[in-house]
Amino acid sequence: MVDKKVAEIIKKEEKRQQEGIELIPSENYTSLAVRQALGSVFVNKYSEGYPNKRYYGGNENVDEIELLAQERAKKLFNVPFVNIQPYSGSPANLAVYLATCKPNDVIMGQALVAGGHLTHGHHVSATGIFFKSVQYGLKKNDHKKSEEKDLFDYDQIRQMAIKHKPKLIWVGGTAYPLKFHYEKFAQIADEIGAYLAADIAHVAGLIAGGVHPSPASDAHIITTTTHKTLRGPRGAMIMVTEKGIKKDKELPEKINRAVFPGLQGGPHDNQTAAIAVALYEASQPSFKKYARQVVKNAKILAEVFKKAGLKLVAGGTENHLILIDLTPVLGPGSGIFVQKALDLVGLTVNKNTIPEEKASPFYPSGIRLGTPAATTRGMKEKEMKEIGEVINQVIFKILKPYRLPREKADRLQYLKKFSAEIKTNQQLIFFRDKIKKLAIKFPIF
Ligand code: DSN
Repeated sequence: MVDKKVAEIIKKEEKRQQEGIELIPSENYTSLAVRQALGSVFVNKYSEGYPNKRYYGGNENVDEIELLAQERAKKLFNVPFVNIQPYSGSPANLAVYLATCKPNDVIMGQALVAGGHLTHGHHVSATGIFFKSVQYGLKKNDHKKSEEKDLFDYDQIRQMAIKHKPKLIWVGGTAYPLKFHYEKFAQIADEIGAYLAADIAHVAGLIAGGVHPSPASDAHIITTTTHKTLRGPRGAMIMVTEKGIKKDKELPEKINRAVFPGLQGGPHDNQTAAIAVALYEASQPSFKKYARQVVKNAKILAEVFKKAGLKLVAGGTENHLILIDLTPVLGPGSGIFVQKALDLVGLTVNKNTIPEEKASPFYPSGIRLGTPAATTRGMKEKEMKEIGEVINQVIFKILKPYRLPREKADRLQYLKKFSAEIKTNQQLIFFRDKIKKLAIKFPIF
């Protein structure tokens, strides 16, 4: 590589990815074929518009690749229309607002603290600033039921919908460990005549692999990123279902206009090419096997945590992710300790809010972790048990003495001291070595 500085940083990142294990449930490892398409000559092109309707010349190959990606997406997700151009998930969701709502219209979505997403109407997001956002949460967890199969209170959501009459309702989240029952949201949306948009970003690969229900017959619109369980490049798609076209036959055109020229300029054609490759890969029988293993691995990991006495939101998982409520072991706001300690070990997870969060979004009381990336590397039951045991020991043995100070002013100082102490912790250094040995047995490149 000509640029030695950049080459050096890339090498360091390769090493980090190779020698650690990625457990953030929204991340994954793309295939070489996906990365080759992403680094292809399509990166050089401008192609504002849509296939056969472009504002620039020289787009015959771009048209072919975009049409191919569209065909593959439609077939994989069983929908009649797709827009493949959104740069990523948040712009895709914003395009849905632009296509279906006017500024200040009422919209409704799952609150971020309850496992939703910023773009489903959070007050700091454009979607909560330019629209009147009503947010629903999850059922109160009485902490006695060990297993819950559905954490949504549909009566409450229905009452909210009837009261506020949102024009658009979102279903789908980023930290919900159970299956989404799309038909129940559809009943509510249909009753009040709202659009129902399913954001399947987290579970798209599981839907494609047949291990999570599809919203295709319940939602009007489906959005997804392409880089999570779907294992493609960073990017997104917006789909319109048969039901969506029945509700509004202009919906596909409205979505197209919202993406371009409404929000974006030229599509990233190299990204489109890489999405086409990922969709091909996701349609292969081996991907079904992969999706099954992702869920199996998550269930195994959840069992290891439960056996050790950790409290899991919903008592376990039905998909690719697990949300650990650390409150009983390390107190409120303790996600940061686990994230930092596991970073040192080479296990990448993220601190996350839990339903009924008692601390704050910056110092949440949970950690979120999942199996899509580790499963791509070929890890199975044995490795999940090994990883789970390490996490248990870190939480129960090494982190036991630490508590987040109640006073905000004391926190930075305390965390500085904590970081310095764990850096030299011999047990963590031992676990780091153990995880590295495990990780390099499963190459990612
Ligand atoms: N950043 C994504 C996630 O981690 O779930 C959501 O946009």
